[in-house]
Amino acid sequence: MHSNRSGRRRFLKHGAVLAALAAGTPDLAAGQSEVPDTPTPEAHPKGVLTYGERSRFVNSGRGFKVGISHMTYYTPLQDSAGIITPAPLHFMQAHFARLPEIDPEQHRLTIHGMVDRPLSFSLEDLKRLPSVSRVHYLECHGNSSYNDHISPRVDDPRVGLPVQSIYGLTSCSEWTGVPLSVLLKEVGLQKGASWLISEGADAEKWHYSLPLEKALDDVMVAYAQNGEPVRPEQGYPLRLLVPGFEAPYSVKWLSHIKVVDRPYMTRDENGNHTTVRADLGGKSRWYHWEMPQKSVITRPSAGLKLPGPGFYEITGLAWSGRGAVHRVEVSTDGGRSWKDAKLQAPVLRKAHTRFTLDWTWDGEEAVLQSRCTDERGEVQPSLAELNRHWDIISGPDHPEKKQRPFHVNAIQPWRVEKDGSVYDAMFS
Ligand SMILES: Nc1nc2c(c(=O)[nH]1)N[C@H]1C(S)=C(S)[C@@H](COP(=O)(O)O)O[C@H]1N2
Ligand SMILES: [Mo]
Repeated sequence: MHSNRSGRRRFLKHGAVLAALAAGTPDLAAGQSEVPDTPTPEAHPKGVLTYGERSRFVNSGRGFKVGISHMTYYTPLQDSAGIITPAPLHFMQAHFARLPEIDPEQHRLTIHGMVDRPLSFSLEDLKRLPSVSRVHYLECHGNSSYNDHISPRVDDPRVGLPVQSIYGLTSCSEWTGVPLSVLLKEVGLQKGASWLISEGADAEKWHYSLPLEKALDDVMVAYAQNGEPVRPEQGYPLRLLVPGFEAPYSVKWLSHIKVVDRPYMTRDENGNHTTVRADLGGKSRWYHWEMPQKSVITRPSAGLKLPGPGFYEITGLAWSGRGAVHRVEVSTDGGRSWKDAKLQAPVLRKAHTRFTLDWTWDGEEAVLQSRCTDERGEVQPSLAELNRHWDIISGPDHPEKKQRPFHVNAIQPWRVEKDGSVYDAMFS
């Protein structure tokens, strides 16, 4: 090995350099093509890769549903590893059917309303300010809902396997940007300011009310995602990132923040993001922003097939909008007994946390499920506990109460049948 390599080096030195010099031009690349086992950009079928591609043998992708007024892409959680979602696989939800294309040189973020000095920031202005990088998940609060079309409980050919279809509206990235508190200090808050209305530059001008207390805590105006500019689907060039809150607060293509003294109950908030409660005489539950403790086993999960009895690592993701995951328990016998799963480092606040448990499958029917406890001691509920809590009755016997519940964080059982096929066992 060693002598070979130094032999090649000697060849390069004497062959390529001398040949190049002899030709009158120091063209080292041309000389290198004489060495057959040295890869060169030209040897790559697609030429020079200024932006890398994955192996052609890897084809995991987002599934999607596109309507006239919405676009939804789902993260393939069954193929996920670690806690970071590659940006091209981040879930995506937009309430219109075309992505805005924003020229970063023209784009401005304007902060106005109850402030001393209304200001407009360009992307370059923002990049000059003190930045933070933090790993946070986003989750649509309709994720893993039921009684609806958003989270089908079967494998949907457009979307993918059930864990992708049901749970694929959550993803986790490292976000970089300027703390919103820094920008609010620049503009100067006036007395009585208590809420912000943030608005996007998309065709629909998505806008959402955000309590000032949260804005001054850990909200950031993000311009980067996993080390590169925020993706167009995620709000290029700027998005609000509101850790732990329902993802609709994280306004994409962010263009305006108006400082006000009350929530505005905007169309986007009340249109399809409220839960009507029978026990409150039909009133809605609004501004229920924090996402709850939750977990799901991603492998094995419905749609996958175990090749036979023997050893498997059970793996999945857990998260909580309130902070860090403290514990994940896994049951392989339908909830009769539970074992503590291993939490893989890093375990970060308001971020996906990877858990694993070693398991030897004996070839008999088994029901696998996980249960998360967060730093506040909140334990993931069963479906029955969840329905009782929110006064939701699921099933065909009660059509009058049937509704699309939000913030669904019920324990998810997957049934492994004797032939190794895995199914969703939430309702059967
Ligand atoms: N400007 C704008 N921001 C938006 C939306 C939108 O349609 N327009 N959708 C919201 C909703 S409902 C969700 S779930 C999240 C999804 O974020 P993502 O697409 O980056 O995953 O963006 C939120 N921010
Ligand atoms: Mo959403």
